[in-house]
Amino acid sequence: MVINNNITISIVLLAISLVIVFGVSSQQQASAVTVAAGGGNGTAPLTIFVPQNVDIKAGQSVTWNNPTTVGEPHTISFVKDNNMVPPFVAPFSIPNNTELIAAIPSPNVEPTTMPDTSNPNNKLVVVDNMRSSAPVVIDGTKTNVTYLPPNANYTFIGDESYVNSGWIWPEGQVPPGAPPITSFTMTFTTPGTYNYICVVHPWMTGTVTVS
Ligand SMILES: [Cu+2]
Repeated sequence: MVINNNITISIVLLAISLVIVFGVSSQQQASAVTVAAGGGNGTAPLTIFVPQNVDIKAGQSVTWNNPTTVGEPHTISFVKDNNMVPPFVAPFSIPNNTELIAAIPSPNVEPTTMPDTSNPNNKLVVVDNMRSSAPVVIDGTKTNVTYLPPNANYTFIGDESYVNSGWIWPEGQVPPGAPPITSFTMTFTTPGTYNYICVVHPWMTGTVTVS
C-alpha cells in the first residue's frame, strides 16, 4: 500500500515535471523573437535589421543583439517625430572660468570648446548626447525622462515619444568607457505597427507589428 502510494506520487511528480519542462520551453519558443541589429565584418559591415519586420502578438517580446564581428554599434530607437531624433553630440554653455580636467591618462585628449556668441561670460563645450548613447524612455508628453539599465527589458505602452536601447555593441567589443550594452528587449502590450530606426545609421529601419 505504502509502496503503491509512493509509485503513484512518483508518477504524478514525473508528469508535473514533464509539463513544467516541455510546457514552459515550448511557450518560450513561441514568444521569443530575436532580431539582429547589423552584422557582417570589418570589410563589409551590415547596416540592416534582420528580419526587418516582425509580427508578434500582444504580450510577446523582441530581443535585439548585434552579431557584427567588429565594434560597430547600433541602436533600437522608436522616435515619435523628427525633433525627437537625438544628435550624437551637442554644445552646452558653461562659465568661461570652468576648468575641464581630463579623467583618462591619455596625453591626446581635449574637449571641443568655442566662444558662446550669445553670452561673453560663457563658452560652449561639445559633449556626448546621453539621449543617443544610453538606454532611455521619454513619455508621450515629452517631459518625463527615464534612464534604463544596460541590456534593459522595457515594456512598451505604445504612446512613448522616444524609446532608445543605447548603443548596442557586439559581445566582447564594448569600448572602454562606453555603457556595456550588448542587447535590448521590449515587451509589446498594445496592438499597432511600430517603426524604429538606428540613430547611428538612420537609414536602418525596422517594424514591429503587434496584433
Ligand atoms: Cu546602426
